Amino acid sequence: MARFLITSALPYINGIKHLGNLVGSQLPADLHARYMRARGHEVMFICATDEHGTPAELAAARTGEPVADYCARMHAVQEGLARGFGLSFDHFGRSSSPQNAALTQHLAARLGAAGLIEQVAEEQVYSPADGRFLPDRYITGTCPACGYENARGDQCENCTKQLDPTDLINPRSAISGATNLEVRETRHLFLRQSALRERLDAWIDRQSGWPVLTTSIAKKWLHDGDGLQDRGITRDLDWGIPAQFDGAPWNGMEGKVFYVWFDAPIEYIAATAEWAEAHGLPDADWRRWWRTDEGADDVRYIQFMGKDNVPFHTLGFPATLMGSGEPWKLVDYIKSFNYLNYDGGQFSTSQGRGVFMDQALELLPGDYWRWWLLSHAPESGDSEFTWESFQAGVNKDLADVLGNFVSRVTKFCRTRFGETVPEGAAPDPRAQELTAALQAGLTRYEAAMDAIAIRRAAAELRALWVLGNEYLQDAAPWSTIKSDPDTAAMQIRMGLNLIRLYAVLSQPFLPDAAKRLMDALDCNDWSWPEDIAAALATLPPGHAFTVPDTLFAKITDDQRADWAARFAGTRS
Ligand code: B3M
Ligand code: ZN
Repeated sequence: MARFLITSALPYINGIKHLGNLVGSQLPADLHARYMRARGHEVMFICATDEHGTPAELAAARTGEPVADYCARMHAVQEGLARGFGLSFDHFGRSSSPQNAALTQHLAARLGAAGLIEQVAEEQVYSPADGRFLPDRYITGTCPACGYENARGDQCENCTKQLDPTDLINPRSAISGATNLEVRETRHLFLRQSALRERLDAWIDRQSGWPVLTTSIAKKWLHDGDGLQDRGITRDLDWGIPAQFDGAPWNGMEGKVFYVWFDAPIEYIAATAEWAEAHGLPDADWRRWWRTDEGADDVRYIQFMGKDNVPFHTLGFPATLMGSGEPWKLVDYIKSFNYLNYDGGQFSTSQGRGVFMDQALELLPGDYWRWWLLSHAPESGDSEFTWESFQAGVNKDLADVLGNFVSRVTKFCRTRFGETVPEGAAPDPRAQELTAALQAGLTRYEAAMDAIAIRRAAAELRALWVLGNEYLQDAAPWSTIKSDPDTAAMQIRMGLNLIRLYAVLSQPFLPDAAKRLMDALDCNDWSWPEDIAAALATLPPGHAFTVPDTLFAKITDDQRADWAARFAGTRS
């Protein structure tokens, strides 16, 4: 048994996430967490809402709520949606927690003591019309790198380039739209990332087997110099963690807060502290995940995120932890994702384009989406959601393959043997062949899951379902029963045990369906199979079950057309 720390990039608080966000972080992280738990490992799976910075202030301004109220409300909304998608966080924290404030201020103080923070007078965009500075997303304009017209002051969402507000062409205030902007001087804390460049470079070189997407982005920032410019870690904003420590304002930093990207990754740690507090556990219980001097040296730490978040996780956050001089656990593996597109364009939060998590759950339960999204995860390049592809994935994989197998086996058994596992003969050569094929397929499935090769894992899981269907077709218990009822009974006994096996193996992808299958089988033995032959003898003859309701309903052409039309525009 090993220990796995798994974090998903923290969804911003400023609204409901779309399916592209979901498949780029929280969902694959959940798949991995569920799989590792199923394999008997100790897992700590952490996520949280990212609540500071201009996105939160802007969103709260739109709804007219105080920003703290807005964040509390939206945190609850996001938590409910996470539950609807079966996301099995050990803790879903909030970056506005007292734990994060304390830890962020502590780390900043350590960085300061190590000489890695300096105070810099810099030019920032000031809007006389708004009566304030316009950091980050308070300003939009044209990206100097790619020409995208709605680039934000902190990063271009089109080309992922990190920006400063003063870089934008034709800048305008995101609050008032004002374009009469001026540049004024203000003082800020800067993290001297450049001083850590060699250590970061060497650390990245030591990581083996990282996805090319991850290392290429990290190396690009490192060697183009771009990402390793010293970066401001404070802002002229009200909402955030005060840029102070031990109650004393950092000299000259009164009224300023830390930059959201400085405190957000620290929340991975703080959320684990929140977890301990929520369970009434001592600090040692969270520290053993994060402090290499307190037990975390045998933890494997895996992060999940979209490619636009990679620079902050390969450079910014490690710089904070390394620079602190304290033995914090650094990430061991970063699984990053390309983008999921929507029907010929991009999913877009700002434009309300695509399907959002709340809307998806209004149409169908979480498992339907989980299956399609994971089996089309944008791993090697961008991928695209279309309603045709979604319909095909649900109907062909879930309904025709897995659902059909379950329904045929259980219904046939009920009709011919009643709702108990029949006794029957010992496995014949055909059943042994199936067992061997399943064993080989299981090895391939595990290899893909271990490697976090998500599409490949989905294909291998589906291949296991197909083996069952082929066996059933080939063994044809409905005709065998006429001449050889004992063999037919064995075939159905195998089939019922296969349903349990499928529930166990599919659970990381389809947690609700797996639970429904186990409930119908009146079985609570979720043990991961080592030996398939033994696993297929779990439900003994005489064990009672009930025929489950239809596992997955097919999506009709009418539904598909209706949904495609409904989600063709943008949401207001
Ligand atoms: N909230 C950005 C995003 O949702 C950001 C991730 C933070 S991870 C520490 O894309
Ligand atoms: Zn750009």
